[in-house]
Amino acid sequence: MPYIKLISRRICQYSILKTKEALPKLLTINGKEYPTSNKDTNVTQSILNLTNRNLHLNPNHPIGILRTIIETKLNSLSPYKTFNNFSPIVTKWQNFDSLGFPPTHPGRSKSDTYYINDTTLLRTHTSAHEIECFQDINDDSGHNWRGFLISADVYRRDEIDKTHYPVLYQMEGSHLWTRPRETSNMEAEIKSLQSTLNEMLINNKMTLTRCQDEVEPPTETRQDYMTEQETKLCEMHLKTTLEIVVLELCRLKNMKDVKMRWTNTTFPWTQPSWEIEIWWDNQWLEICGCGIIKQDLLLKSDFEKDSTIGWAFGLGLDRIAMLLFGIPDIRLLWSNDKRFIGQFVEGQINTFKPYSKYPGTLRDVAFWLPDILQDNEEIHENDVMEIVRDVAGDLVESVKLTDEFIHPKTHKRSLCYRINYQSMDRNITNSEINSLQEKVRNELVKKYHVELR
Ligand code: FA5
Ligand code: MG
Repeated sequence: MPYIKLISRRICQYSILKTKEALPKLLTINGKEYPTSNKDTNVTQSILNLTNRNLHLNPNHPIGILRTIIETKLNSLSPYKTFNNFSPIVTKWQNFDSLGFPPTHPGRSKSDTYYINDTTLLRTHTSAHEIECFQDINDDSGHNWRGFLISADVYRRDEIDKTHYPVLYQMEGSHLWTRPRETSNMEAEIKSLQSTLNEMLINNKMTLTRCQDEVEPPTETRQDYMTEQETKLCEMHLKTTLEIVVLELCRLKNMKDVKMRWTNTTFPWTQPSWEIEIWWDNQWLEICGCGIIKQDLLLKSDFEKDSTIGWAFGLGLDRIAMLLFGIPDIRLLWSNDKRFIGQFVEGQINTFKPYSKYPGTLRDVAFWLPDILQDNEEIHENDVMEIVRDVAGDLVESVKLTDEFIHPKTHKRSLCYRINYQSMDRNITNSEINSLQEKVRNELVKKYHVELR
């Protein structure tokens, strides 16, 4: 999780010389041209190829099905304006600065984020569009929008395994109240949400347990510009709305006893902030981050000082899709195989039926990290992942560090990564794997000057 990465997966602390490959001067992405920069560009063609897949707009794809279900449920509660076609290319200002990310925040680093150039990147979350959506609904005063919903693909450099993919889908939502015209009605609105929630429980013979016993206490207090009462009501409205979404998904899955909890967290543009975790397969699974919008963001969105209060959330769709549809490997979501996509229908949560299981083949790549050289670059584990992704794409199931040691005499550091080559759709031949493995080895040498073992 980029925004709270506690353990650095930087694998080379030394400064090493990284080969600057000849980059094209311009990258053409979905018909538009962007200048590149040797220092900053780290997006690869295999990632750019994913930017026009739009799984969230496919009505018969698990991601699209889920998006529609959540959008429909939320719109039955309040009028939200929906935005589902934002380009994934945003500015550093949209993704980080506008939201108050400090300059040193790890989410900004090149090891976590795909940069097109110094100022342009592939969004890492749908929050990058909050300001433009606030401005839009503010201008669109003919409609009485109470908030907005965004769904979109977001990009994060990360490890490779069954639950991590460099692209995920998020749904963002926000609800606003104008003072005092709308805030005077908050209590009534919450009562109405609570009765919707209770009816869902009764009509579907479901139970909802909030397991708050072991939750750490909050570190954030209310914002000065909001009263205690407003803060409490905003929190209740947000939490009840999202609980209704959780219940709707569980209802469609025929789950009767739902266990969830609200944990306290922080985001630079909300205060206070929470995460939702649901109890699934004997563990807590985080599905959403949310909070009360900081006034600073509303001012940047051209609302008048002290005029408006509201909440925002960001929900991850992929993890929920994997659970609800029983999809065992995240790569399947990206499959074009008819045996996969033919299984899903709009409005329904069908359980995925595996069509075949192809065996995996393990290959190790071991290397010495280079000695100290002039440049200030460093190698991060995600750089190794990126090379494997770029060479072998969805033919790789996982990449794991299996061995690491320092030579007692030379003090050189050795790393060994184990790559599992396995396709979701077909058998891969040994000669195909050999050639992929050879390319991975060559790229490691070319880009990072490692010494193969
Ligand atoms: C965010 O992205 C914030 N923008 C959410 C937010 C919006 C907070 C509005 C406040 C107001 P986070 O990085 O925790 O937060 O991601 C949000 C959700 O996306 C997670 O709860 C999770 O469901 C999903 N998600 C994040 N990273 C991954 C990943 N690597 N794989 C699958 N799902 C992920
Ligand atoms: Mg999170």
